[in-house]
Amino acid sequence: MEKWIINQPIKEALTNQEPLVALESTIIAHGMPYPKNLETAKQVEQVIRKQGAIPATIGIIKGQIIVGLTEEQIHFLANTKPVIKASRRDLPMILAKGQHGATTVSGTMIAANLAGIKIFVTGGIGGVHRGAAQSFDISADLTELSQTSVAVVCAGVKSILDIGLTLEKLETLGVPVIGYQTQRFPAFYHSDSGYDCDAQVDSPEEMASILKIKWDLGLTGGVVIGNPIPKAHELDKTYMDQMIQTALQDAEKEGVKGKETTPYLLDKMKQLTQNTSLEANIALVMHNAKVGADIAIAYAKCQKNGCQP
Ligand code: PSU
Ligand code: MN
Repeated sequence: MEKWIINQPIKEALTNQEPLVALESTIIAHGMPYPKNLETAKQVEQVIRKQGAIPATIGIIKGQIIVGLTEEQIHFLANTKPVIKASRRDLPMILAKGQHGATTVSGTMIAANLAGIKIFVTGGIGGVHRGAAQSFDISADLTELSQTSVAVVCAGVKSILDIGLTLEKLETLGVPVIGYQTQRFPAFYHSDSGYDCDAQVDSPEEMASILKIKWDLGLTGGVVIGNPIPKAHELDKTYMDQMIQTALQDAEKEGVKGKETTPYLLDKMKQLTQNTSLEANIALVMHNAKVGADIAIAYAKCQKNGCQP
C-alpha cells in the first residue's frame, strides 16, 4: 500500500495547473467538537470552490496519508476515535501502525508539499507557549515553516501563546511574516496583536510574486500570511485575556503536557466562553479560505504566465 496518495479530483487539478488550497484535519478532529467540526470543514471547502480554487483537505486513514479527502473521509475523521494528532515526528509511527491521524499545520505542510500544493489555509498556527523558557514548549509548526515550502494563511496565533516570542522564533528561522492588508500581526480573536509584521501586502498578486521569488531563489521554507479576523467577529480583549489566564491555570493544575496542551487549551477556551470563541474561530477560518483561494488563484497564474509586476 502506498504511504501517501492524492485523490483523483486533486490529481487532475494538479495536472491542469489549477489553483489548489490545502486544508488541515487537526482543526477537525481536535480543534472543534462534532458536528460543528464537520459542518465547518465542508463549508470551508465550499468557500474555496466558490472563490474559484480547489480545496484539498489532508488527513490519515488506516496508515495512509490522503491529499484531498472525500466528504465521507472527512466525516470519518470528524467523529472517529482515536484519531492521532499528527505532526512531523508522529507520521512514521501512525503510517507503520495503520492508525488514523489528523494532520497539524506541520503534518499538513509536509503532505501538501509532497503533492505540490503551495498554499494552505488554517485558523491559527502553533507557536512558542507562554513560559516556554521553563517548559521548552515550542510548536513543531515553527520548525516546519523553516524547512517546508508552503505558505500558510492564518489569523495569526492565539494569545494562549507568547506572540512576541513566536515572532522572534520565526525571525530566527528565516520565515517571512506578512500581513494581508494590515501591518499588524493578527492575534486570532483580535485583528491586532500589538506586534508588527515584516511587511504588509495588499493584493493576492503581490503575495503570489513574493512566494514565487522566494522559492525561485531557493529560499526553502514557508511563509506566514496573517489575515486578521473580520472586525464584526472580533472578541473583547480584556474578557478573552481573563479566560486565557483561567485556561492556562487549569492546564497547570491538571498537569497537562506535550501535544495535549494545545487541544486542552482550545477546548477550555470554548467552554469558558460558552462557544463565542468557537463562533469567532469559524468566522475567521471562512475569511482565511476566501483570501487563501484568491492567493492560490494568483499564484497559479504567476506559475503559468509569469507574475504581475
Ligand atoms: N491553534 C489554533 N487552532 C488549532 C491549532 C492551533 O488556534 O486547531 C492546531 C493546529 O493543527 C496546529 C496545532 O498545527 O494545533 C499545534 O499544536 P502544538 O501546539 O501541539 O504544536
Ligand atoms: Mn507543544
